[in-house]
Amino acid sequence: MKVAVATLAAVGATVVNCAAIEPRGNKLVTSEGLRKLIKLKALQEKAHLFERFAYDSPDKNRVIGSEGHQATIDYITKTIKKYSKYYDVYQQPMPLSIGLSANLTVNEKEVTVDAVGLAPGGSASGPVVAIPNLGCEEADFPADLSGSIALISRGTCVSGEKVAFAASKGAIGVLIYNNVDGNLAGYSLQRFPESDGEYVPTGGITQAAGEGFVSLLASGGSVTAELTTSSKDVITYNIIAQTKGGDQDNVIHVSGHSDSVAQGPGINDNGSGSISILETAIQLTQFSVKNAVRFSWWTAEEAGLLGAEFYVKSLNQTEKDKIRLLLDFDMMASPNYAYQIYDGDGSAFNLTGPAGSAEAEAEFAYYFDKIAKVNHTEIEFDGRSDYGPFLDAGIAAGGIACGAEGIKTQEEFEMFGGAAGVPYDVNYHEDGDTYNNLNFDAFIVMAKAIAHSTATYARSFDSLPPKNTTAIKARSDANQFKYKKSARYLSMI
Ligand SMILES: *[C@@H]1O[C@H](CO)[C@@H](O)[C@H](O)[C@H]1NC(C)=O
Ligand SMILES: *[C@@H]1O[C@H](CO)[C@@H](O)[C@H](O)[C@H]1NC(C)=O
Ligand SMILES: *[C@@H]1O[C@H](CO)[C@@H](O)[C@H](O)[C@H]1NC(C)=O
Ligand SMILES: *[C@@H]1O[C@H](CO)[C@@H](O)[C@H](O)[C@H]1NC(C)=O
Ligand SMILES: *[C@@H]1O[C@H](CO)[C@@H](O)[C@H](O)[C@H]1NC(C)=O
Ligand SMILES: CC(=O)N[C@H]1CO[C@H](CO)[C@@H](O)[C@@H]1O
Repeated sequence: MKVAVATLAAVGATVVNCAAIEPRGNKLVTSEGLRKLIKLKALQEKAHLFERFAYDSPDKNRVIGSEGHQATIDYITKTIKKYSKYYDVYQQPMPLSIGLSANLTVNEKEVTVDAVGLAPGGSASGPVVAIPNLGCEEADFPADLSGSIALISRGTCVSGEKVAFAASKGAIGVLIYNNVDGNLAGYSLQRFPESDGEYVPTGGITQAAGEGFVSLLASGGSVTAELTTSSKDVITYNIIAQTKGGDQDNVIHVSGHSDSVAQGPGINDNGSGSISILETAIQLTQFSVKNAVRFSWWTAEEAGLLGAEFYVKSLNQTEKDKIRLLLDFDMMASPNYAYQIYDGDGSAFNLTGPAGSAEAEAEFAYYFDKIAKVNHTEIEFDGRSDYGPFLDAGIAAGGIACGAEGIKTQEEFEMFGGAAGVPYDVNYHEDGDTYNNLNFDAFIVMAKAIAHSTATYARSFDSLPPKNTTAIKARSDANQFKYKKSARYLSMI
């Protein structure tokens, strides 16, 4: 299908309820049946469309709160609503404050700054105080920061914790400086405020600027700043579709995220996940299911897994217990791919998930070994994507990915081809994450893996440990602590 411009224009408008498409069959879904219906062409068409959503928007991305992201949400909702005889579809609204613009002068010189999401807009003017040790502990902060602007490095804990500590000591503003090259456009405090008024206006500056002020202060110089930020309250949406058929108390939950970073269209990260899930959801309507299947497209993943966290928090224990397994899909078509399975049994990284996570890993291994007949590796089960909040709530999880900024090893080169010593995705979080960034060999193998796992669990949960709600408890504190300190998790916050 060629995507006509007229279609695209309609997509940007409010969701219309198209004539419902009749479900086609009563045949119980099988892995083979569903996999056969997943076609590369359909995935490619949707990837093109997502790219258009980005490039037709003023900011050329699909970042949270942007036109490109809203067009993505509208398109997914509209598409799945065509199957409203098969799915109950709803959008879960989530209020969010995004950074709009910011201005900063330090010692009366203008400094480049970005407004940070989730922090309130406002002005702060006063002496700058450098906070040692990254500001992840209350002890890093002087007892009294009244009237000051705290200067804190990004890293090790979510920036929301740092800003909350600073504000509790009386700081009227915060400057977060990057811990890697580049500006902090599109950055967020990565955590919802825990109480109203917990945060103060926050600007993001470069590492060079931040370190420059730190050394000026260390050498006894005085640093005063004037920071003005503005923010915009937006409502963004998780999209949730659940089969009307199947056991509604035993749900297989299949998810990905709908937003991108500010730097580019995000077609691999993670358009590829949303697209594969959407295509699986469309093709599933040709079959019946024994267990209910729930598909979700999370919002604001890049701002700190906020959409998934908001969703999990909205569920009471009864509702949580209905989710037998959460599968999360991201980065499905990395150009220099490896087939990676989350290490749910802890065999590779000694970090396990709730009961059922090990079995999910084994199911994906079975698919790669016996069906796709390709090699696979494991990646740390570190909560670095939208399944993190589910693990925290004691819900079994699993998933696969093709790799982000990590470097392909020689051994992986022998297993998967591509190039050793090069990132899996050189365009990860860059403007080059476009349609042309996708590896189609990987895309189809991964999309069929989604179809396989969806069909398998839609038929039966027999391969999972029996449901035992008394055994469901939050991931152990020790495990939570460990994954929150893991290298992959830390590179995200
Ligand atoms: C920052 O300055 C620009 C240019 O003067 C202005 O358009 C913008 O509104 C200012 N933002 C804030 C938050 O003051
Ligand atoms: C849990 O939430 C569901 C859905 O909102 C609701 O129908 C149900 O009554 C709630 N159960 C309890 C025990 O609160
Ligand atoms: C795995 O983790 C547990 C608890 O976190 C620890 O006691 C154990 O020594 C670890 N095992 C290995 C092989 O690292
Ligand atoms: C799997 O990896 C091995 C090297 O570990 C390689 O020899 C083999 O060709 C790979 N198999 C496939 C199907 O790529
Ligand atoms: C459920 O889990 C609890 C706690 O792990 C255990 O004591 C109990 O025996 C389990 N019940 C069943 C039916 O497996
Ligand atoms: C941060 C981001 O870009 N979103 C996710 C895309 O997928 C990869 C691989 O699963 C995750 O690591 C990212 O968090």
